[in-house]
Amino acid sequence: MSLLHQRTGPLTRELVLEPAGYGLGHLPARLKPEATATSVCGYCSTGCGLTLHLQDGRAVGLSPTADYTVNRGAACPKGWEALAVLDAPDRATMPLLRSAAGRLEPVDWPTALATFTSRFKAIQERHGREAVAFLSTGQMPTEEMALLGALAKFGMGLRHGDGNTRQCMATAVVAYKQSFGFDAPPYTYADLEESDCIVLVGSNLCIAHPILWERVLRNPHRPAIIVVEPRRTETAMQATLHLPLAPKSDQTLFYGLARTLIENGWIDRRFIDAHTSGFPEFAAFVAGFPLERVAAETGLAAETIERVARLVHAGRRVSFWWTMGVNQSHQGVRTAQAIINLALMTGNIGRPGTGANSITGQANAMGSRMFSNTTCLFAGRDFASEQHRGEVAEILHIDAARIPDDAGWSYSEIMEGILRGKIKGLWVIGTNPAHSWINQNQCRDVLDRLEFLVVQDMYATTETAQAADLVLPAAGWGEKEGTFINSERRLGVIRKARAAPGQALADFSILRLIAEAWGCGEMFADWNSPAAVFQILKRLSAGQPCDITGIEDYAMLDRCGGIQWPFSVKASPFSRDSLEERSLQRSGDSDRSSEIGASEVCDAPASERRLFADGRFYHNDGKARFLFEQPRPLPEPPVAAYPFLLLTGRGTVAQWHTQTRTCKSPVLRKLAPAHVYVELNPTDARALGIAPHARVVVESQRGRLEACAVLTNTVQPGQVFIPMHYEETNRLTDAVFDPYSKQPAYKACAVRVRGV
Ligand SMILES: Nc1nc2c(c(=O)[nH]1)N[C@H]1C(S)=C(S)[C@@H](COP(=O)(O)OP(=O)(O)OC[C@H]3O[C@@H](n4cnc5c(=O)[nH]c(N)nc54)[C@H](O)[C@@H]3O)O[C@H]1N2
Ligand SMILES: Nc1nc2c(c(=O)[nH]1)N[C@H]1C(S)=C(S)[C@@H](COP(=O)(O)OP(=O)(O)OC[C@H]3O[C@@H](n4cnc5c(=O)[nH]c(N)nc54)[C@H](O)[C@@H]3O)O[C@H]1N2
Ligand code: SF4
Ligand SMILES: [Mo]
Repeated sequence: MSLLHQRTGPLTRELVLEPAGYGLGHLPARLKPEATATSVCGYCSTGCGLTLHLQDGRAVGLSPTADYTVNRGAACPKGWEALAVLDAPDRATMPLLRSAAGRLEPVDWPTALATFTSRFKAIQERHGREAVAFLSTGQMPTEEMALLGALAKFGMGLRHGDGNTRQCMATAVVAYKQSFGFDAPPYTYADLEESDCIVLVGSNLCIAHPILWERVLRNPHRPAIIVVEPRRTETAMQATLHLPLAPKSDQTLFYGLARTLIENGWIDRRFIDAHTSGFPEFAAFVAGFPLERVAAETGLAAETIERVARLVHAGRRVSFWWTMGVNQSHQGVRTAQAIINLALMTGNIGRPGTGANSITGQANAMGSRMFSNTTCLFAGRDFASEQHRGEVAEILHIDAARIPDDAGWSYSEIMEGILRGKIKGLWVIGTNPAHSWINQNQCRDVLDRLEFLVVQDMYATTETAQAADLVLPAAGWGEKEGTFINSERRLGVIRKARAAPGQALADFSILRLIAEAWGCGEMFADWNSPAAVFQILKRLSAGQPCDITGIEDYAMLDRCGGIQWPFSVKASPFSRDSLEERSLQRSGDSDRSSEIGASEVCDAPASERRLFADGRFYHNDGKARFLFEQPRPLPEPPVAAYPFLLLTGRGTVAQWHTQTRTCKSPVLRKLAPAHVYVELNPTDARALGIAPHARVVVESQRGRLEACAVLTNTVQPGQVFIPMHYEETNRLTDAVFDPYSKQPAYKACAVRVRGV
């Protein structure tokens, strides 16, 4: 069974997934399914539609949905294998409690709930309510996130709770909020097809978002593709122009580009004057970035930088896209804003094929950004605002005094809080910090200090579950329902088409049981099903930039192939005010179907919508801001004792993060190396006497690992790359954070390499 085949496109060659040969044809006749249901994939933020094939209501197979706008019949191997990983033998099927002998032993739900409540309450009584915190995820439905956020913060009185989205999207959130006045990725995926110049920064689309790369391949405009990336990744290999810049020199590069564009008059004065503030100051600031300086700091030739400026100028529709190569940096926010500034100064925003576009990571990272009640109060509100707290209290019929007046600690501050003895109890839901958090030596020590650690996960074998005092068995994707929001702000529905194994329960049900056991069940009387919570979220969103009041229910989402926020009741096809919806696209020069126009007369919103068509941003003055700052040096530059710079990230399309899910599929296991490897430039290997596939030790100041050496020119001399999917990787990384977003800088620390 071959899942992959090579396709030659007009632009390039890329791995594309072949639906044929895997799916229905292979099912024995007696299993021929009777019905289908459409669900959104539960891995990456692309949000592909997957059609579940049902037999007696149970999913027995799946295939990518042919008429879903996002993926149009394509899926990557993770999507194809989404059902296979549900049957793994290490699924958590019973609550597990650590016994006096130190082993995790099965207990029944009433015991688990009573223990959860009594242990956490005892900690709160002894050390204060803030001594219990939670860490959550971008991988469960919005309705579950919302219930968790409300239960923990309003019901249980926890002050500190954060998500794994801190590891991932926090930088983009802060950058957008400061620049645009709201956390609002402006684009729609059609922009990938409508650009004539696509700039990808620190984004390995071919591996991390392969179906978005598919959308690039469908672009008929023969776009220039510029890839800004230290490694010669699968994506960089397909580029028109690859800029292998020195790691973390992006900010300097973009300031240099801005200066070059200004010097040549290649800017959009009309747009800048009408829709932005701070440009004169920005122009004066970037004058300090002449090409010689930028070339020296980035390692790129001055002519290359000029060529990029010419390509950006020549483009009528230029789109800028970034992912973790930007976000996971000690200066991620200012780097993201350096990208946003380029889009603003060239007027490349609000039109088809343009934008300063952060691509999210997890299936529901966007849901967590809007509705998890962690860093922002529901629907993009501010915990610190009395008015906002009042609004939420009124909508939820709760006492405003129950709403904390700040967002509480970030992930790193929670970890530090444990170290300082301020936090004694931790509830981890749908994330695996004992593998994925930066600097594992410290992380393991931190987790060991807890008096009580609860892990709520699908699998009992995750590194974090193994350290838990109590494991709560959770249903996964395919076993429950709710909605996800993808990178382009599209809400889509996930369907329950399997029973969870044993006594595992949907997180939604677990949270409801906890509310009852805690004694605050009454507060959540209305929150009795995901569909009911969806209606509550609509009310919370009313009038906010992420307004979804025009979406009736899950059936409407299904009918429309997902709907992007905003979609207010005013813009709904069922109302006449839709023309006034300011954020909907008016699509000035669109030559294809991504126009809102049609939606006002037919029964569905346009399938592709972008923000800022009217040039109005969310700050009070309606303007976007130019924000900038002097670049700062690498926190841990290579030195004689640690001469290499370590980069980390995604390894293959078949591996997902800490591999708790993907390594359970025999197909996916075959598509990825089983053990940790390090990519090393052949020149460096020769100097160190390291042969191909030799065992090597990689060490940082914090830890060491043994790996297989893969010699390849994809990494530059002086740099090495290790995928994040192996437990060992974060033994090496350095706990450094962006000062504004508190996001970990996973992608640069000093290491040494030697043969064993
Ligand atoms: N197969 C697969 N797909 C995934 C995931 C997965 O685990 N597996 N995870 C999902 C999630 S949650 C996320 S967040 C996304 C991540 O998606 P991406 O961000 O595309 O993936 P990464 O490999 O983490 O990082 C991208 C690139 O940043 C480069 N980089 C490192 N330092 C710098 C720098 O200083 N400047 C620049 N310009 N580039 C730099 C790295 O070399 C790397 O190739 O992927 C999503 N999709
Ligand atoms: N060195 C290095 N480290 C990194 C990164 C990097 O690039 N380099 N990237 C970072 C990024 S961007 C991310 S997003 C993080 C990801 O880090 P994690 O969140 O720790 O990784 P996952 O393996 O996705 O963990 C999700 C967990 O949730 C469980 N799960 C899945 N679905 C459900 C559900 O519905 N309910 C419950 N209760 N549990 C569920 C899974 O079994 C799994 O244990 O890693 C970060 N760590
Ligand atoms: S590209 Fe992402 S959303 Fe699409 S099938 Fe693959 S993992 Fe799922
Ligand atoms: Mo992520």
